[in-house]
Amino acid sequence: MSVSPPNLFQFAMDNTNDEFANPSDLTVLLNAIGSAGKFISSEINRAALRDIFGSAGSANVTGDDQQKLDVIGDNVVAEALLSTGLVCAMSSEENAGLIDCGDAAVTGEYCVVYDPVDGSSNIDVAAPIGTIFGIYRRLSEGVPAGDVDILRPGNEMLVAGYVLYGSSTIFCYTSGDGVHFFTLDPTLGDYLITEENVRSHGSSHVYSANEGNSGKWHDPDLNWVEHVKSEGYSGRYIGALVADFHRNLMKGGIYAYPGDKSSPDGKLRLLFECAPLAFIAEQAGGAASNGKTAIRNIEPTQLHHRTPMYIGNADEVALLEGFHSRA
Ligand code: AHM
Ligand code: MG
Repeated sequence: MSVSPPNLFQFAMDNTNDEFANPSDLTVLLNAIGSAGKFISSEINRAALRDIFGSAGSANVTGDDQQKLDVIGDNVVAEALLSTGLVCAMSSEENAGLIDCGDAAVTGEYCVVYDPVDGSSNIDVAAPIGTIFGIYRRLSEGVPAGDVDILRPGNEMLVAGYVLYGSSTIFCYTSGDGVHFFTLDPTLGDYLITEENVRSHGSSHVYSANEGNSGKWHDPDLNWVEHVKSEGYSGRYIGALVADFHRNLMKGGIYAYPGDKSSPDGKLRLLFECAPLAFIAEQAGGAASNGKTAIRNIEPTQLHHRTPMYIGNADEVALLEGFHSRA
């Protein structure tokens, strides 16, 4: 009889570190997000059957049309985290301000930033989407946690991860000691480890960018994209950051979402999308930059702070930065 590989719960228990208030906290937090991920995965698989495709008829704080699954996912992740009693502050892409954490706002030790359903324009076409999260240890003491606990650069993050809802459901996380992949076994309802200490794939001459926007790009990005095309790079763009990032992590490549003439800060959110993935990229030996500065060193000035981002293989990010430094 074969023995099952470790599940997320066992692995996190065995791989906690002294950055956490209690040894079990990492397990409890990852388990909460993993449970939310199972629920979202099951909702996605049955979305057409349950009439939860399409728009919720509302817009989020940055004006994006909210999909029904954005709203469902946001509530599911928040409720799962609140149920731990460990979270004092939460902020998500779908909320203008901090999410109310009740009594735990004073007693909880951790702050969580998340994007519940990233790439939501993919929902209606059954293409991959993802959940992204980052966890900080609180700074304030004895008062309800506030912006000071959340508005922090990615280099202060304790844990970052994502759940990719693709042809299989993958849970990925780092707590500063390597990057680990778990795959949801739907028959067991459990995430089982499938890759420990993932390393960023070497350069494979792949770039992922919405080149349809290039008419608005600035010269460094135009020069870079002409260069990589002249070198014979392939383009691969799914339009869901988690999926593009995951593919490039495994197969090699760079994802680019530049600032442009109409959106100088690009589209992506520093706290909910960029900083967590930057932590994972660096832990795997890759890199993430806004063209000049490492993403993890950028101080957010507001919850919905946006930034250009280039992320993936370290050599490819350095090549891109060269075009920006010569500008
Ligand atoms: P979202 O959080 O509203 O889904 O926006 C983020 C998504 C990323 O997942 C993806 O890479 C990008 O937006 C795609 O944008 P575009 O359609 O402009 O190429
Ligand atoms: Mg998003």
